[in-house]
Amino acid sequence: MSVKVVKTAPIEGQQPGTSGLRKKTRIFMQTHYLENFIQATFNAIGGAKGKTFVVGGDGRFFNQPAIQTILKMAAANGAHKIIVGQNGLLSTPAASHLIRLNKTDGGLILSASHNPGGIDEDFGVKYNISNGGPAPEKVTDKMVVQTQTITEYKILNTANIDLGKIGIQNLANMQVEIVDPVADYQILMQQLFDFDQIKALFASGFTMRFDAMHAVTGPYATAILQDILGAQQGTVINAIPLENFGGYHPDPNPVWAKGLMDEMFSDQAPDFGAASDGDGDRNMIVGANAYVTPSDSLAVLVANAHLAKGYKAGLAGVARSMPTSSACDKVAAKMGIASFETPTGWKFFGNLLDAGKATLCGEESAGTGSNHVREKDGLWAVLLWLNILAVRKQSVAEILAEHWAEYGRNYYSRHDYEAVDSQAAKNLMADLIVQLPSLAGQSFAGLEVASADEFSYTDPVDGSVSHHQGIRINFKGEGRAVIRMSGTGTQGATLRVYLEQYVNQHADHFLEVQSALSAANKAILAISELPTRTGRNAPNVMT
Ligand code: VG1
Ligand code: CO
Repeated sequence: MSVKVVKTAPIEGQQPGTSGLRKKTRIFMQTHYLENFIQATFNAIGGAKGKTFVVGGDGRFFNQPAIQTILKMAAANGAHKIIVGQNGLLSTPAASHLIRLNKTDGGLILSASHNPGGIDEDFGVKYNISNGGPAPEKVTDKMVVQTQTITEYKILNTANIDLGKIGIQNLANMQVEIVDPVADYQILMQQLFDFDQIKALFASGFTMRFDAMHAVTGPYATAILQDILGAQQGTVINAIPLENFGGYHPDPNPVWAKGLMDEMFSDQAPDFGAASDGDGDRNMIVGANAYVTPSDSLAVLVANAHLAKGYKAGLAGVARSMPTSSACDKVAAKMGIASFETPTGWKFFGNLLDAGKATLCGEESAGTGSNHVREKDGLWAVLLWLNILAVRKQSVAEILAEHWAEYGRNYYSRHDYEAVDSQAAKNLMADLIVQLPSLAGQSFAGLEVASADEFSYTDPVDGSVSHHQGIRINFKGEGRAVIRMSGTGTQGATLRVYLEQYVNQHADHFLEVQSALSAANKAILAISELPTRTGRNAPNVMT
């Protein structure tokens, strides 16, 4: 086994976005593409020599070949040990847990998350640091510099190893330990939740459907929900991870999980429904005839987390991404705990969690999590909901209605305009920023602008500042529209418009959501001129 030093040159566009480097799979498969990025990552963290990492992915096309390359490069760079999920599988939260549990130096997670998979779809690589969380900007900035100056990479000239065989193998002087992807994660869930109470719930005839969307959560959900907690066989559907996710978007929202939504709104609806995304860090929660928006889910979890044994002591605080509705802030205020507003992307929660300032975190994009790992965690959210349902012995619809009666309701929806012309999207944002100072006091679609700004975040722990994190327009009467450009797309630009309208405890909580938000929608479309600038009259996806 000899170390090959391969001459290479920088490749354009290797900047990580909201969540790692995400590109078309064929781009990742180009000569040197993956290798450059991995070597740049090692270089950025002061080399891999003597270090231990966790490696795994969501099972999409190119997952295993990419892992074989990473293992050979880690060995050639002098790494001490790599922990790999069997057959290359690890959900993002399980990888985060393994990094923390084994006190490794970091990890590489291969996933493009909710983006479709396949040779003509998307692939991605995320680097996580030793706290188990996504690399913060100060680390990704160094990675980018390395990708722009790279001249060579190191790789071992050797055969592939067997990723199916549990146990330790050697690659030159480096150990490769193949582990069961579910085992340690399952123990962690058992520590946080009252499995006996959830078992009793299922034993009493409670029914559930979990759509794993042909992605990585299938083995986790089958083991935990069916094998341990006793949910009926067939509770978990689309449970086998497929390289192309069955040709679907593994994105748990009412649009891409339509089959589940149809069942949950039918006469034969199970009591509880849930879905998870490609890499298992997102969740969708739906009761019989009751869809729970991710922002509401976060608020309900904050209000009820103390019902689960892992959170009995209460919460230090809650953090939400800026576009997420302020429903959880209302709960935090009433509970007298801190609330934080961060930019989009889980990397911004890491410091708050490490410092013990926040216990629960969430994003409107179906991400919820806690200080048990440093990633959002789809199955964790589902189990916390189950724990709450088991204790409260009420339906999802009843819990939601009581929540709104206590705190009021934040009507909420996100409208995505996908694959629009990049230059048109950039111009729209730039021109809007120029307009911001003059917007307050003007009215659009009957709504008066109370304030408007571009969101900047100063991390309260390390003082680092992140600019250009989206545009917020607050309307009088507790309405809001936010607009920002996505950082996970691989084609053109995606503009996301986030709409919110709060109504108080005594208002009607059962309006049709899009009509409750239509004034805010008309206002932001008028202010931004989105239809004329992009040629789009309607969003591609509304969640
Ligand atoms: C999207 C979501 C964001 C999430 C990110 C990664 O980012 O809006 O909330 O953290 O995806 O999620 P963007 O920049 O496209 O809006 V995942 O499940 O891809 O790791
Ligand atoms: Co994901």
